[in-house]
Amino acid sequence: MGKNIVEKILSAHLVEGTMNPGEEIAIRIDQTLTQDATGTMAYLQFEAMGVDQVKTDLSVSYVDHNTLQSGFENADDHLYLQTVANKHGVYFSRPGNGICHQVHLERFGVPGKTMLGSDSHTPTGGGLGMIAIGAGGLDVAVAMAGGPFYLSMPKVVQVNLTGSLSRYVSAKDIILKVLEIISVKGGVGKIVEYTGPGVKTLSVPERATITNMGAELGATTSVFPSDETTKAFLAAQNRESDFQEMVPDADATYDETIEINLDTLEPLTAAPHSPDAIKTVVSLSDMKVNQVAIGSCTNSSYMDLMRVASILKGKMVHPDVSLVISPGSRQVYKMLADNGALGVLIEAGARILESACGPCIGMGQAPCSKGVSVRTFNRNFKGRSGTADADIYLTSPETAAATALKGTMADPRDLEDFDDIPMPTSFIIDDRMIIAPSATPEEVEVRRGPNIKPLPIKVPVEERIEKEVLLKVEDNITTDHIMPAGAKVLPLRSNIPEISKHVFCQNDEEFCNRAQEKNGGFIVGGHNYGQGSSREHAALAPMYLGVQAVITKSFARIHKANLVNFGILPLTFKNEVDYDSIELGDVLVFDKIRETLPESNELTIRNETKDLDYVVTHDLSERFVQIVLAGGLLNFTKQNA
Ligand code: MIC
Ligand code: SF4
Repeated sequence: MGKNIVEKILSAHLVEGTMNPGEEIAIRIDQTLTQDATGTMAYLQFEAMGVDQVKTDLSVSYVDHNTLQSGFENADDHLYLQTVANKHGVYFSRPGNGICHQVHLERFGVPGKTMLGSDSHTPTGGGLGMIAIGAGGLDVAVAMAGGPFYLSMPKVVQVNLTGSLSRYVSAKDIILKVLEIISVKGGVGKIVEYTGPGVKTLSVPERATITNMGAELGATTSVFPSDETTKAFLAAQNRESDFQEMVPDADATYDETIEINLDTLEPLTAAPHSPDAIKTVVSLSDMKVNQVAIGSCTNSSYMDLMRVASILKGKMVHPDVSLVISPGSRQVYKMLADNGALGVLIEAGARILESACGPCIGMGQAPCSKGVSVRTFNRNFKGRSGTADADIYLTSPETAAATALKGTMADPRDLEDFDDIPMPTSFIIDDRMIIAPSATPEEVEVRRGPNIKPLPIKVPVEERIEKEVLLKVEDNITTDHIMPAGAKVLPLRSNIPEISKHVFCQNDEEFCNRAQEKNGGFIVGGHNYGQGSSREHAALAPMYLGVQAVITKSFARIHKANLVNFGILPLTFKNEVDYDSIELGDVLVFDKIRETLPESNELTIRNETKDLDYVVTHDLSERFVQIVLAGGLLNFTKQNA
């Protein structure tokens, strides 16, 4: 029987298991990527493993998130990351070189390879035909040390594209359409593979916009074929030798199929506060807008910003709108500067930022109170922009640019035609902002400023836990709720005791104090708990506060793996109605844990306060059970060393 692309790449990298959906498999990882906000922990963990040099084909450490440097903390982190990379065989992309996913696509991604990245948008690499998966920093550290990556074999969903996009309809509108169809939890346990005649109408950066935001489906990753378009893109990046064709066999089969006719798409937007709250742009055309932000790893490629420049050319941003633009990489920035497009943007009144994540992660440019901000980003969770009561709408660059001119949400199809922008046949190649690892690693001294605090380690799970419910939350809780980011909190990513003070602070300011007073306890959640970012701090900081188990209706993939990696039990209600009877402060008793967890997927928890018994389940493999019982992956690895 023929194979699809996912099966081809996974089978070529399989080291354990059988590729039946739901069964645990382990795959060899060719490349890793880290960014600064998750990277410091990943390298502290890598150092704790005592491996001298990374064992991957390629590992790259990027600095793109914490670039504000309002105190010494971020700069300390950058110095640590640069020196630790230099010592252990990792390439270092300096601050200013661009957003990890954009730079990786341009300079390093290779069709047919596997990549693990400590950032949930690592699937951007799928635009080049690689299996690129987001994970917690500890899993990436293990991959750098040469260990395989364990996951349950996902189902493969085919998204078959026919037709071609109409004028001013964009790749972003395709992924917004997919989000409308399958929702933010529709991709859990699945990989999305794009097929069909529509594929060849999309450039590599457009494909990457789609695979990037596939993270918002909850999918393990997304992948496009690698074809003539891929070859041309790699050639333009002076990397044609990295090309490998990667297409599904003619008789390949899929677990599910979604059909999208590109001819029928129109400009769309994700309305507050979820990437799957899809509306047409036309339906919001009277809405006043205060801010437009263009950039992020979803939409900051050369072609994206050239289209924006072409729309803004000779015009002025509406007086009530603040327009900010962050080019995705130094390559993009330099090309815009050289061809005059940067001048066009400046002339139109755009506020040009450095090439980094910036406003996407709340690093400055928070909108005004109750502000409406239209962004080309991938997430619009409440509060993520830095303004708790702001409304964020996610759109294509074309819609964003049209909106910036009009002052209200604007359908770009009403604009006059923009210049035809050809895909460059050669990009400016200058890798001097990427530092190769040292040839004499023994001479490199790793610099650790006062912001780099040692990693807290948990004790093994006890046989009996009798503790209170510390918090009860609803469906679709994101890791931005659990462990907020933004300019104030992000600098504490290397300091767990300090960052822990901010856990769940947007949901309940008292959470941290309560957790400490009660000496830890349980969290109860709804569906899709932990969606969004891969930040392991959303497990590590609750672990530091004594959280023993999280009981939900369902989990998002990366967060569940992070909970296990830090020794917190991820459990689900067998009967969802049980969720309703639990209240804050209820005392739950969970007995004979060490005895029953390895033997059964069903366990009983007693609610002493309500005099009720709940059946909870887990779907952890034998290996994950041992990891969680050991108090996390580091303990488990030491035990088995
Ligand atoms: C995000 O977009 O939420 C981030 C910031 O890039 C995160 C990583 C992090 O929290 O450091 C992600 O997507 O994984
Ligand atoms: Fe950076 Fe935003 Fe992309 Fe996350 S989603 S990597 S914060 S640009």
